Amino acid sequence: MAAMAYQLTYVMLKPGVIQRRLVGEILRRLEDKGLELRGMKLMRIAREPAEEHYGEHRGKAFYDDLISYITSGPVLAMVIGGEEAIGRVRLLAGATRVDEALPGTIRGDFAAVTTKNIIHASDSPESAQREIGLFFLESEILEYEDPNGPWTV
Ligand code: 3AN
Repeated sequence: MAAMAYQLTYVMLKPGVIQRRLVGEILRRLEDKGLELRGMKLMRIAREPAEEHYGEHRGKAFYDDLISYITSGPVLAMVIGGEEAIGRVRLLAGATRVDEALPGTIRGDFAAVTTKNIIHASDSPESAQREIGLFFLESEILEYEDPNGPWTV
């Protein structure tokens, strides 16, 4: 097995999460897994960074709906840290398509429409670096002692 690595990942709770009052429920799942909050802000994404963020989907049938949705209201943008944080958050999030997202995952439990699938989580170290850079300044990513270290590492 490859050595584990501490990673940062970009996680974004989409507008419906704020409207449906699901923020606490989803943060609890990330905290329960021992992941660390390293940066967080509530923000309304302008069209341009939204298009940059979802650039790989330009031209697809769902692209316009996706951009409209993600810019329709505030999102909660986060930098989450932890051992293998990228893969672990993806597991907690569940499959992209709502009909494939298993019960017990965030999307499996709360998403009914794939375009509005609740949460974004980076899918690779390269995406994480690009997405964090798109939405966070370096000074907005905090480092601190985690007294729970022995339980999470
Ligand atoms: P993920 O967010 O799981 O990495 P991506 O990057 O393939 O998945 O898709 C980005 C976003 O585009 C998804 N979160 C979802 O909102 C939307 N999306 C992806 N595939 C579809 C699809 N087949 N139909 C509708 N929306 C989709």
